[in-house]
Amino acid sequence: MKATAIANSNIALVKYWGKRNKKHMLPMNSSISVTLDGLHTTTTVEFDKKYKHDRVSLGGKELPKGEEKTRVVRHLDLVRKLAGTKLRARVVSENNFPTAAGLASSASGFCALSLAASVAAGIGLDEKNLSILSRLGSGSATRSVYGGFAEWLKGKKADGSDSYAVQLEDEGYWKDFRLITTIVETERKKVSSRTGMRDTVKTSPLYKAWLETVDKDLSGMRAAIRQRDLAQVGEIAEVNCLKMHATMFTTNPRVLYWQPATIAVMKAVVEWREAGEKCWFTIDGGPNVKVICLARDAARLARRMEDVTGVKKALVCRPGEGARLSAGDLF
Ligand code: 2P0
Repeated sequence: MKATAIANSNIALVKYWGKRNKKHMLPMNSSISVTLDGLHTTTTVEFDKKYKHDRVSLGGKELPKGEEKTRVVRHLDLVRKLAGTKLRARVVSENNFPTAAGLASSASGFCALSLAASVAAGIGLDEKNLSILSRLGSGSATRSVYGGFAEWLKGKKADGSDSYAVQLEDEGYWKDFRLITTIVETERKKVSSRTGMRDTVKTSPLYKAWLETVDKDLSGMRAAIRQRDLAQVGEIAEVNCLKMHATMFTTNPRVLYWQPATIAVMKAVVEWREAGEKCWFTIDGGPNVKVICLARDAARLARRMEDVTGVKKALVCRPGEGARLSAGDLF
């Protein structure tokens, strides 16, 4: 009744920003991501009668009662319901990167929790159902089930049974694709993605334009990945990210995740590109800029990014594997 899972984080190349159904965690639009090697969560779950309450430890700290713990306990409740058990659990989870700084910790976190908890509860889920369970914890976690490039299909049904991720290409398909992530700040962000996207859907006058243009971005991105066309992937990802942030800026209350270093890296990337470098940026719900490039240019670009004022670190990631079980229990 104990299992450990590892899930990598993923970064969206065509973003998810907005839900059409909060209860079932259903998105307004489909999204496409790359799963990243090197940014992962490891989670061990044990269901046992020796536990009187669910206990959750994240990064070596026991979570107190509150929103974060409630989210995990609710997820365990879903797994208990599927497994037909009332046993309480101990959960120990560790990220190898800073939590809640726009490096998609909820994606790897809820995907690893879903796999470890379902196996620990004795239910074997196929990838589609693991993706659906992960979605119920956090939308972006849906896509971390798969290695390489994945698409989260928005689905049409009210119960969410057709809203899950599929793999577009595995992690070996495009071996020289790289994504460099900057770390410009490691504090927790003030507005969660969940609250920010809720307010955006309700109040941004630009949200309609976002929805009207996203299908074209999705079809272009699928083709560009298939053809390993970096310039197309980069161009679509960069404009798609700017469109998403434009909806955030025009949200009431404002959703402003950028820091001065965010803008400095964006401007540098555009200047480098004009000077002949092959690099494009994308930014999620946080201040960290991610740069899309090829393996041969990654080390040089990472060094240049670390020279930009306010950038603490630049990490080079390649396409990574999907969620998997591990023998290395954390307790
Ligand atoms: C994404 N983001 O597609 C987008 C781009 C941030 C910007 O998914 O409410 O933590 O748990 O579904 O998945 C971040 O939002 O939100 C996110 P919930 P989540 O990766």
